Amino acid sequence: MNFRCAIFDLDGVLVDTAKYHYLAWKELARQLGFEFLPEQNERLKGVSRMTSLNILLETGGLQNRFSEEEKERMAAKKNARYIEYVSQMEESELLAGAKELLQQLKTRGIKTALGSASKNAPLILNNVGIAPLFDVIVDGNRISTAKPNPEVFTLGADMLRIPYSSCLVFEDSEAGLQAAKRAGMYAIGIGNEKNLPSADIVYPCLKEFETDRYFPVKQD
Ligand code: B16
Ligand code: MG
Repeated sequence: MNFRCAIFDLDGVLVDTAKYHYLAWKELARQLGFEFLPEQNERLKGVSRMTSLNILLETGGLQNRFSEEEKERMAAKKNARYIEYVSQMEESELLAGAKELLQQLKTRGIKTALGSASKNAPLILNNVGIAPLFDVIVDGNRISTAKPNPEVFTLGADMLRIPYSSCLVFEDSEAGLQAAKRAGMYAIGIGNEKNLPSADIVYPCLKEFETDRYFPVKQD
């Protein structure tokens, strides 16, 4: 195996922002009169902001109660609260092995891309100090379709002019892994094998990833 490009999901792979999404959604749920539980938050991982809101309303039995304008206002309110949390993030919140792997890939001449559904990705990457380690950043502001549609990954590869078969994707969500496979890319699952059936292989975290196996050091 000899790949030319590594594409990273953000939440759940490089940082744990799911906990801040959860706190912000939980506050909105309280204002709407119901409790939002941690296990219900699992369904929001990897999906877009408006899809997350629809799932939240469904768990509270409030689906089809609000107009699109009202939902836009609720999503904006949740996002303002989420931004308050992620604005406080710093390098110590990077997940184990994330920065080391990105640096190692750069020294090996491998292109790096972000492929995240989050519209807040640039703010988070800047706060945790890894924005300069990416050649291209594809986030929720640049795409029109959500995972499992492969657009978030194919756009990055197209910008770098690298064939999809030479790209390797790191993802913690099943929808994201399906997106990688649909693009014809190699899919590395990060997390628990039983939740990630579409992965080509699963590692518990980036620290356990076997860099030499996929990105061997070139001999002169
Ligand atoms: P925002 P990822 C995703 O990030 C999160 O996993 C998901 O929970 C969130 O709803 C989505 O970003 C949109 O985030 O509201 O900040 O635009 O896993 O694709 O990096
Ligand atoms: Mg994710």
